[in-house]
Amino acid sequence: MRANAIRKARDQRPEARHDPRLNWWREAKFGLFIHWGLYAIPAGKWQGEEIPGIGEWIMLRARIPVAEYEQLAAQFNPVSFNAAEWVALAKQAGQKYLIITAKHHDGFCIYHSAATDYDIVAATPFKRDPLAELAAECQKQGLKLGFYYSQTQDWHHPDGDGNDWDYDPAQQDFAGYIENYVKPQVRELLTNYGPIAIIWFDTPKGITVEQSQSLLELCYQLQPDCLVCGRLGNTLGDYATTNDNTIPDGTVDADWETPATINDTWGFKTDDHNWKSSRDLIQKLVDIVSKGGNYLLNVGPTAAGIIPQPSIERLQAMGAWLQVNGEAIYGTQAGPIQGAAWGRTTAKDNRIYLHLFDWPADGQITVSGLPDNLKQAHLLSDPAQTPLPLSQADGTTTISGPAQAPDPDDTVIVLTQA
Ligand code: FHN
Repeated sequence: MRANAIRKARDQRPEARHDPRLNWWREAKFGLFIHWGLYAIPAGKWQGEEIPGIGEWIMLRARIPVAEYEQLAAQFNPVSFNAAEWVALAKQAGQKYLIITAKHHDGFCIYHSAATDYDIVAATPFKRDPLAELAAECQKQGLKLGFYYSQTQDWHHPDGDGNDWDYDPAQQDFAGYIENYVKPQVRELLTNYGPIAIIWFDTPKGITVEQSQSLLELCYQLQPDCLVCGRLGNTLGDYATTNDNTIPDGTVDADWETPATINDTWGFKTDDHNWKSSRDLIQKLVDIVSKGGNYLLNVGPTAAGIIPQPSIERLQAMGAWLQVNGEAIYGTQAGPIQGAAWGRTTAKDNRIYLHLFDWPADGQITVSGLPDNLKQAHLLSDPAQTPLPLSQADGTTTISGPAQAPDPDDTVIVLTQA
């Protein structure tokens, strides 16, 4: 189950398994991912043609020369960007951390970098630094902030990995790129924006153990509390990262996170309308948390700086559900019953939470495999905590609930152990 969800190189560094620096993250469970860059301008189309695949890969998929792609910067003017609104949305959704692309594979920096002119302040009419504005808002509204940084692929930099249509890979100095470009940029990101909770590296590809190790050390030296995700590579990250949109079949003996999309793309694409339903997203969150993981759910704002309305609506629906049921998510651990057809379980202290995705028609809930010392059952949505009739015999627990599902997406029953 681990093998198909978490690649070895992206697994957790074994010594990090019980590191208390991760405690806030272990409790947080739910974060907002933001993919935002120049690719939001073509939004999936190049020279009138639909380019298949995820939006932020358009430069590679359409093999757009650097000289052409970089001209997008002159058009990038996201006047509707409002850091306060983005942070407020994450808070409303019940997300506890926010991770935004500082530099994706296309090499464009969405922050003010002294290492290049290919950044939002130097190369666009916008001239503002969204990461500075988000950092200030995260401080103000009390949200942890992390930066995504593509450490290996950089299709703009002559020595970065991945662009074989402008550059000859045999001539590239990847080691020099890491030393003289990646490290100074990581230094900027961990120096100029206050406390950074996570650096989210990605697509480690051929990065060496020494290179991953030295990046890890640089992060720790600059901000000892900053977590480094598993896509640093070489099994050196603080926590494991699954493949995109992949949920393990069961529990995993690691701290792990699933990065995932609400539609199919990460970066904005005009014609991607394949939105997952709120019900599906709530159940995915519960599924992940029931197995001990975190859910990092993505939005792809437009070139104007607007988060698509379908994403907003779904995040708000998740937040509304969490408002009532957050106790069964935040700070919980993997539940005692795995793989049940009726739903999922999570646990905290002396409580077990049954998450019923499909409510039985007669309201009679029958579960096997629970501990036999249960003393009370009640609906988490019931502030009065009115006990539901509960009986246990021969390893089977029966709870009598209302005939109608109190929540069509996931009704949570709290079981208290003696
Ligand atoms: O190539 C990237 C992709 O564009 C996106 O950033 C995702 C997010 O997890 N990571 C890579 C693919 O796994």
